[in-house]
Amino acid sequence: MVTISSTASAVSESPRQVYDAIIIGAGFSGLYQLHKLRDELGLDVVVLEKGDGIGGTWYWNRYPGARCDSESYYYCYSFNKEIEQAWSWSERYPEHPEIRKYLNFVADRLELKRDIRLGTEVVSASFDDTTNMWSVNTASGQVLSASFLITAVGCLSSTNVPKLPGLENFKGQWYHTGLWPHQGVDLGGKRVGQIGTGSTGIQAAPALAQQAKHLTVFQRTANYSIPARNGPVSADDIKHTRETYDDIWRQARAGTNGHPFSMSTRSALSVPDEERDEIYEKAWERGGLRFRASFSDILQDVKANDTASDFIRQKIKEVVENPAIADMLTPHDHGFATKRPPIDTGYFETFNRENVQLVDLKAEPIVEVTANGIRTTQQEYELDIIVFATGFDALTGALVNLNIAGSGGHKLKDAWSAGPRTYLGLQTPRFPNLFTITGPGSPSVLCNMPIAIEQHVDWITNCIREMRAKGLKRIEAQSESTDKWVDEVNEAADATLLPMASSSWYLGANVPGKPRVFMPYAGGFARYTSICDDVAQDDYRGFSRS
Ligand code: N01
Repeated sequence: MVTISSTASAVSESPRQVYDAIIIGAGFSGLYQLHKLRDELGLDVVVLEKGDGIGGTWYWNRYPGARCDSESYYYCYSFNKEIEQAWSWSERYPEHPEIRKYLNFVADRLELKRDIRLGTEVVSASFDDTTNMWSVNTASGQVLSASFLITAVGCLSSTNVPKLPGLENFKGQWYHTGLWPHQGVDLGGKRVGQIGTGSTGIQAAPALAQQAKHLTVFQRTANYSIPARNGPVSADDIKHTRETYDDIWRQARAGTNGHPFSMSTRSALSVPDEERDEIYEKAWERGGLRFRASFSDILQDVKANDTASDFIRQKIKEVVENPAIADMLTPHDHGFATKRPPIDTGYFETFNRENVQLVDLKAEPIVEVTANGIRTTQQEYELDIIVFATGFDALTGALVNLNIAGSGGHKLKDAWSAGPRTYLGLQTPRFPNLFTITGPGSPSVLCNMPIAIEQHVDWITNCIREMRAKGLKRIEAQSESTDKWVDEVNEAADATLLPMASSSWYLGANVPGKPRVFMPYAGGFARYTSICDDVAQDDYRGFSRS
């Protein structure tokens, strides 16, 4: 690392620091990217991390019930045999502290922490066309520069707190699940109101109901959920997993969603009703996201989807004792898995508890937050604590908030004003040498994230390696290739039922005013990987390099 004094008056006190690459974020993606660029290419790299610890998503999301929805044995890195064989998970779905422990274990093994600056928030970044360098400003006034800027900020890290009138008058406390206090929140004896019933709300409600005196769940859109069937991982399971990891990763990379299980090849409509119900029943008992792999066309054919949706609707009816509440909890406005399917531990059962109440915001919308709680069009609900499980400005929010200005001062915010425009989710025209790990336009959130992250980091690393070998200084996505890719992302989404869920955050629908554009690439992980590989082999087709 070279350190030179800055002559700019605004930063006269700060050293100016020059690197080969700056990575923003120290979660799964930032850690692996640091390892690859530093330890494989020998580059001078720094990671800037806003939090006071590593972990990214898992550093911030500490709400009661927070755990991973992918199974632990494959929600981890695959790139290092020693790490893979040395680590063991305790539960089928790891809780947030265990995932942080894992990421710290990896970071310590690979000695990553010495190149991570914690508590360092990036507030803006700009590209200099004359030097082909990025300049990055931090909240504390540091200015760093690098040839390459790589964002590893996560897809779900910019929290969405709805602007409810009167929130400032509330006399109790309020929290967003994605910024949960690290010391925890004492819910004992408290009346808690939870807004939101997405994956987070569905994980949180059972835990909140157990801890609080009373829980009121404010539901805008009823959701499907499959039981997680969490439990301890046995010594035999660990042994078997360690012995079969090569196959596990091969299968994960060959599939649609980066999970090591394959989608059934049978149509839901090709089997008699009784047999279909048996298959769903087995999948329900087994639990987890694998339910959606029961048939090949659950996300392709409305009638096939109806069979899965109806099965879950029936389960809700069986589990929830009060028929009126069961009815309120039953989704009718979208098909199963057209929004990200949650998995749960006792979610629907929670509404059988005496200390839990459900409010249907479609029937009685929120009017305001009062000093004492939440007032809907029908009544005031008195609360001590409000929990916003209201999701994120997904996929684009965290990137736009970095205030990035590319070639000629062009702002990312403007480039994406009508929705994100990327080439392969990796680059945006007029933002040379900027790579976005799991950016919009890549499979990202439709995948098991560590697998998607590794593929992106490997591609970016190979790209930089090749540029350095050829003495190239600048790479930029071409506008025409980007237009074509945006069309391909739309076509891939339109070949599925995913765009039909009008309240989905995949479409940006949860954030008022956000353009309605289907953001992740839905053509499948294996297909996406082969496109990226082909582009690289074809002399980085669609990118301009000099
Ligand atoms: O967010 P969401 P999330 N008034 O956007 C409601 C990942 N994840 O944090 O559907 C009232 O899905 C909103 O209602 P509606 C996973 O990828 C992973 O739950 O827009 N309600 C919805 O019910 C997941 O999909 C894991 O009508 C309002 C809820 O808030 C993603 O994170 C665990 C509202 C938001 O649901 C996001 O899930 C948890 C308003 N103004 C999450 N605004 C693991 O794997 C929003 N809502 C660990």
